[in-house]
Amino acid sequence: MHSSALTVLAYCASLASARGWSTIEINDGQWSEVIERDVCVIGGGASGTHAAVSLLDSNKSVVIVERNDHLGGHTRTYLDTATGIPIDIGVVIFHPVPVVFDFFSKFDVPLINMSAVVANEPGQPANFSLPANLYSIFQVNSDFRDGSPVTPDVPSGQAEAIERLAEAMAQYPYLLEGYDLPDPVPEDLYMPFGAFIEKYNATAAFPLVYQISQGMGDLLNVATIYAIKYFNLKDLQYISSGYYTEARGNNSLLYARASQYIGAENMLLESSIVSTNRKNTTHGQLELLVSTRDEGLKLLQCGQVLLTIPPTLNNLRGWDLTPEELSVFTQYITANGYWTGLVKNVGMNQTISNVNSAATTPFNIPVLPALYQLTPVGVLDDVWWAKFAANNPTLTKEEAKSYAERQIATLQKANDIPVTQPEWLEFESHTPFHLQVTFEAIKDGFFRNLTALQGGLDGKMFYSGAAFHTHHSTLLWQFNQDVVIPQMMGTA
Ligand SMILES: Cc1cc2nc3c(=O)[nH]c(=O)nc-3n(C[C@@H](O)[C@@H](O)[C@H](O)COP(=O)(O)OP(=O)(O)OC[C@H]3O[C@@H](n4cnc5c(N)ncnc54)[C@H](O)[C@@H]3O)c2cc1C
Ligand SMILES: *[C@@H]1O[C@H](CO)[C@@H](O)[C@H](O)[C@H]1NC(C)=O
Ligand SMILES: *[C@@H]1O[C@H](CO)[C@@H](O)[C@H](O)[C@H]1NC(C)=O
Ligand SMILES: *[C@@H]1O[C@H](CO)[C@@H](O)[C@H](O)[C@H]1NC(C)=O
Ligand SMILES: *[C@@H]1O[C@H](CO)[C@@H](O)[C@H](O)[C@H]1NC(C)=O
Ligand SMILES: *[C@@H]1O[C@H](CO)[C@@H](O)[C@H](O)[C@H]1NC(C)=O
Ligand SMILES: *[C@@H]1O[C@H](CO)[C@@H](O)[C@H](O)[C@H]1NC(C)=O
Ligand SMILES: *[C@@H]1O[C@H](CO)[C@@H](O)[C@H](O)[C@H]1NC(C)=O
Ligand SMILES: *[C@@H]1O[C@H](CO)[C@@H](O)[C@H](O)[C@H]1NC(C)=O
Repeated sequence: MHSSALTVLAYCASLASARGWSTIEINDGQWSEVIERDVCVIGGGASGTHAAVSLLDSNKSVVIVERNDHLGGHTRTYLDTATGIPIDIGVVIFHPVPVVFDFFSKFDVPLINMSAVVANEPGQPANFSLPANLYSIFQVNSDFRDGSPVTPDVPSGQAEAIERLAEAMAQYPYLLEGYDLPDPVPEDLYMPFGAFIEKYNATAAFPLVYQISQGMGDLLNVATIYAIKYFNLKDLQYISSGYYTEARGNNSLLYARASQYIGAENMLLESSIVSTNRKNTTHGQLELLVSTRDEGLKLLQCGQVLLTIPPTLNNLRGWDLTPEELSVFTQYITANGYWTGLVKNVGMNQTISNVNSAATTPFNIPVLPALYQLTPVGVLDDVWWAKFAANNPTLTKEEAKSYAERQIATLQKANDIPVTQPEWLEFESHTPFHLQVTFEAIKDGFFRNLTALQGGLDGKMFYSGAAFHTHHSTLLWQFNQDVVIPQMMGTA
């Protein structure tokens, strides 16, 4: 990857835009190829991949620009080469809804109903014909700061509280499809989630919500709109009746097959945008200058652009942002920190999932930054999932990793077993996760302004992805299908 070349280009881009020049003009003729497509999709994760496939199926020509060397975004599968066993360490679960069944079956990727299969009994060996995520184990809570055991308070009336939470959420059904909010924005949506569950006498549901809402940082203090979009009405519906996952526990297979379908000629991998010229172009097409892995610069000429990457200013360097885009994208004040890994040589009891809790915090939530849990995968000897989180995105990947190692040592000492040097098979940064604006901005119409960006630049600029909806594959595909693609096709 030409990272230094990229840095120089990004620098030139910012310098050029400061002077009112376009980097595209400066580089005129320097590109190795001009690629013309109906739609250029930026980011090949959950939303970008799904959208590209849908657009191809509507006979649109597409190209995806993706920073990584593969599609899939937060989907990550470790493959144990010795046994062929796959282990998902990113996205795991999907809802049993048509958009999911359609997308998987299009690529002949089998799904299973996670509630309908026979897993092992806790304490017994894993069922090797099932995905690793179905390994069933005992749970032991302790405080990972010192290894002391914690007995979490079990709230009474949990079932009733969940019902009340569902009723409260049901007032806002439109949250299942983007951020098309009424004016004025209901106060419920911008109060802290902790206040919301108190208002609706649903605090006893919080431990469940927290457990499912990994990556949401300080969940009691995030705006309710974020909390109830991430763990939403549909989750409440399917949590008991069954989520779905890839039959072997290899969700990456979906993206590998989708890549074949989209075609190498329609994907620019290890590539990123260095400059754009969208406002006043000769043929009315939007021009994007891309730095590619092997072939230097390429110029994309796009009938429409679908942006699916996190729209931070850092990610949008070199873009000729409109005043409307700028006023929206400058408002992200924070994000969460979230890292997941797979670690070997831990030596602890492999029938127990170690869950981080604290004796004196509300709902016994762990004190972050910290591992949420250290859980054996069951299907590989002495291999563990490590999920690490922070309330902000400031830790580096290396800092998060060494923090996690110190906590593993603390657990080993507390369990009277030798402190080992853990061996990381994977350690993935999912940071910055979940971009957020202030409660005030939500109240003052931030999401109305965000939604109003759709169809900007004379019906040529569109947006999808977590920032325009929520971090949830199923819901993002539904949003593409029901909202974004129809808008792009002019059939909304
Ligand atoms: C650990 C973890 C577990 C999860 N588990 C589940 C789950 O079980 N079920 C579920 O439904 N959801 C789950 N999620 C949420 C996940 O589905 C969403 O986060 C989803 O991936 C968001 O899709 P997206 O298209 O917005 O972004 P992404 O999938 O992140 O896609 C964005 C893509 O853009 C690329 N990119 C970023 N910046 C640039 C740039 N400047 N230039 C070019 N490319 C760029 C990225 O590499 C990425 O491929 C999980 C998330 C995490 C982190
Ligand atoms: C796409 O084109 C094919 C072949 O021309 C045609 O059969 C099909 O109906 C078209 N699909 C759509 C959605 O327009
Ligand atoms: C999944 O399995 C559970 C348990 O058998 C069942 O109740 C549920 O209906 C199944 N889901 C679907 C979509 O078939
Ligand atoms: C393991 O899972 C498979 C597939 O669901 C099932 O057929 C089998 O009965 C399970 N084995 C045991 C021992 O429960
Ligand atoms: C609040 O919830 C608790 C526990 O579920 C229940 O016992 C109590 O009656 C509820 N109070 C009101 C006012 O609904
Ligand atoms: C999982 O999918 C990947 C494609 O990403 C493939 O290379 C790998 O062989 C698959 N593994 C198994 C065990 O199915
Ligand atoms: C747009 O292009 C036209 C013709 O090329 C030019 O005259 C005009 O100044 C341009 N407008 C802006 C805002 O750059
Ligand atoms: C592992 O933990 C289980 C559950 O507490 C216990 O029954 C078992 O004896 C433990 N195994 C070892 C080797 O300590
Ligand atoms: C949304 O846009 C309106 C109109 O431009 C503006 O008055 C308002 O301040 C904006 N709100 C936010 C939070 O940006």
